[in-house]
Amino acid sequence: MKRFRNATQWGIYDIAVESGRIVDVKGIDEDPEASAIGQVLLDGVQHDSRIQRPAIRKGWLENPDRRRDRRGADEFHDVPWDEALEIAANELTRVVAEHGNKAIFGGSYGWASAGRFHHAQSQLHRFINLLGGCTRAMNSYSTAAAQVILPHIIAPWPQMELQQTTLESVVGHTELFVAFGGLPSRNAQVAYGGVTEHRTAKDLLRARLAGTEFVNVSPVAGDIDAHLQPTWLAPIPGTDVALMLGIAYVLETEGLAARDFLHSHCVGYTKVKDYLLGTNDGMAKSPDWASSICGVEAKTIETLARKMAQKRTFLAAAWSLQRGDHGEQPYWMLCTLAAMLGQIGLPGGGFGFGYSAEAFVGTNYRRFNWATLPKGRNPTGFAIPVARIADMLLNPGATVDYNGDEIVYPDTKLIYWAGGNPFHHHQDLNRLVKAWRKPDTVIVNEPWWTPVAQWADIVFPATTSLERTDICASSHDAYAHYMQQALPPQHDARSDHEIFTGLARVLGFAEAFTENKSERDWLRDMWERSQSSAKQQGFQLPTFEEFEAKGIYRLPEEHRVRDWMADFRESPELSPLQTPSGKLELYSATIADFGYDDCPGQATWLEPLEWQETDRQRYPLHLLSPQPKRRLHSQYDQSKFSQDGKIDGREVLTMHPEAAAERQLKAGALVRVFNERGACLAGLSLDINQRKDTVTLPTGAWFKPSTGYGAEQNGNPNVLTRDKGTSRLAQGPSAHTCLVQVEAVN
Ligand SMILES: Nc1nc2c(c(=O)[nH]1)N[C@H]1C(S)=C(S)[C@@H](COP(=O)(O)OP(=O)(O)OC[C@H]3O[C@@H](n4cnc5c(=O)[nH]c(N)nc54)[C@H](O)[C@@H]3O)O[C@H]1N2
Ligand SMILES: Nc1nc2c(c(=O)[nH]1)N[C@H]1C(S)=C(S)[C@@H](COP(=O)(O)OP(=O)(O)OC[C@H]3O[C@@H](n4cnc5c(=O)[nH]c(N)nc54)[C@H](O)[C@@H]3O)O[C@H]1N2
Ligand SMILES: [Mo]
Repeated sequence: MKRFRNATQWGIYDIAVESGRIVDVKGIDEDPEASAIGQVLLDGVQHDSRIQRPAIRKGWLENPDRRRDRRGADEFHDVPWDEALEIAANELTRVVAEHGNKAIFGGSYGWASAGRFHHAQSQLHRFINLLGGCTRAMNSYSTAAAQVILPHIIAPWPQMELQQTTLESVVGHTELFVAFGGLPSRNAQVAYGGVTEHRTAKDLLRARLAGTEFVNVSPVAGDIDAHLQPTWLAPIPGTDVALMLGIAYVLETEGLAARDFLHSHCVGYTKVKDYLLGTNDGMAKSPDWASSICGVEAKTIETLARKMAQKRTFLAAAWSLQRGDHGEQPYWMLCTLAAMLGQIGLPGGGFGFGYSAEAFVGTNYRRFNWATLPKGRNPTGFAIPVARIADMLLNPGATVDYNGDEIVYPDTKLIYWAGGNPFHHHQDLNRLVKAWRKPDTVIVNEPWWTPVAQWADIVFPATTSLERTDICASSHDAYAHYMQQALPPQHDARSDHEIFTGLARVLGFAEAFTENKSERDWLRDMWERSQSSAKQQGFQLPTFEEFEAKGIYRLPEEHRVRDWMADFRESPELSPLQTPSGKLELYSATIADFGYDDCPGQATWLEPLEWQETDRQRYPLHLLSPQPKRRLHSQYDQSKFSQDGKIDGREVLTMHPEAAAERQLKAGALVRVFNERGACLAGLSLDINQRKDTVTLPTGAWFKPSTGYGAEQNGNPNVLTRDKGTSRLAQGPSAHTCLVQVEAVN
């Protein structure tokens, strides 16, 4: 038996291999709370679902006139590597010659695997940039609305994400921690690019023991662990803005708003005040008004508002809040509320986003930019908002608003995907299925026969990170790890780098792509570039050989004791924000000038397109589709560890017992979840600790369309969600705005 150290996006593991099989996976000593998700590797990596050889879809190969017809419902031919590479390269050449580079969609969004060199999208982008570029995607499914609105009102997203208040500053300072969307511990298992120490739970517990009182504002009680003894307020999904406005109204009318701070550090409070008092629209945003929308009692809203003003209060919002219709608004309103409390920049006061969304959020490690694979420049310079992919495929030539611009959709002829699964991440999959049949050709690199591979024409079998050597290091982690190859490439798989090298060779730019460097040369090159940046920052990295021998490196500590907003608090003149006014923009003239009806110039309650007021009769239940506890998205859903969390092989829908009783449904039953967009099957679980009008179905079941019960078979919530941008400003995904009905399946 031999042990190898390798990295995943949910932690670093020591992996034991015996006779070519993985026999044991355990967390490393540096990780105080290794994630159980590591167990997916045991049978997942070498699972039967691996793609063994390059494969080309029969209909695409044999029926040139009707090559798109059977995409997603066809058989594949195994094809030798050389032949498959040549066919794919010729098709890329044809599309570029006949339609130009913008006709290739290389946006390829998704989480892929840990490892800086073998990062699938980086490899794809380097390759496609040398080919003359493509249509790319901008922003993320995670935080699109935040990424677009926050720079207008407070700060660029990367600054917000990496420099915001740390949990260290919460411990011992924050008296009241109000978490909209909670602090779900299951999500803090994961961090993009990898994570060494899982310490969110420990830090939150330290805060509790030091006296922090937590308030969980969420339709689901379990969104804050019970041992943190949270108070639970359960608004109707998608109504947080109304609730926050009710709180703001109390602060304003009871003289609790921090007038000095609002005057010295913010612009636009007069407009906020007019809106709160209903000066122009005749509607006071009183606790009664708020209560009628969000379902939280007016008295509770009043009490919370007063308490917030009395205590050192920290306001947090989960990323989920901005993944709904008008998802820009809750974030803007949270900033507004924090400004009214006037504690921004004080230890343990103010606001922040995504604590518990990923393991790194709120950590106070040194933020170091490790070198990446050079990707070059996209010569087309063209990108669409990431979640508008189906719109783009369906509506070539149409125009879409985005952040003050108008973007014209290209006519997509070829999709190249590596390291993401649109049949996991996109909303309204039945619509995506129609859109996905539009292009002439879909090429996918994948280790497994996941839905995106099944829906491709040309499939290249990719290795997993356990079959490669790499470096795991992130700007948000304190460590770097040398990832040891634990297994030989399985079957006929090749790394994404080798796949693109093969294509580049046929296309005549292999040398430009590889720079004649081997995998090891690239790792050394990246390490040496990181060494130079470290030197500039006044510390030294070990040599590449030393790093390789030791396997792990910890950055010198640089604990940030001051919150980034502390300087701004001290002097908005000397330390202005990067907004047009240098201040916190409670009203944004820039956004107001865009003239968007669905994103006005200040935080506003806007009815979601779809909520109980609109269609209570047919679809009385709000569907939330949170992140899954036993895996990352759709990755390793085929593994035993993920499948052990299912009911009869289907994802679990959780419902309040009374809602179940009304429908004569029992725990463990097979149910059909449906609305006008689609239907899926799920296994039923009951939980008294969530709203009666809300059901949850985690994401990640592999999309399996079928006619059985007229429903998707595995429990993929994205057959139900709506494919609509958050607003004309950000065009982010709005998965959490979704109504459904649930019925028994007999
Ligand atoms: N309804 C609903 N939908 C959502 C969300 C929600 O909350 N609700 N959340 C959204 C969010 S925040 C996100 S980030 C997205 C996530 O969506 P994705 O990131 O697209 O989902 P993953 O399942 O992580 O997809 C990664 C794919 O890459 C493959 N892969 C792994 N390693 C490699 C590799 O080395 N090479 C190659 N070529 N492929 C590899 C995996 O097999 C997998 O198919 O989902 C979004 N969708
Ligand atoms: N185990 C695991 N962890 C993960 C991931 C994973 O796949 N698996 N994915 C990672 C990724 S890519 C991301 S982006 C983050 C996502 O991090 P988040 O977006 O914060 O996570 P979600 O699980 O989508 O939602 C968090 C909670 O918000 C609540 N909620 C939903 N809608 C509303 C609402 O309108 N109002 C209120 N008040 N609450 C609401 C839900 O009950 C849900 O449990 O998680 C990361 N962590
Ligand atoms: Mo995400």
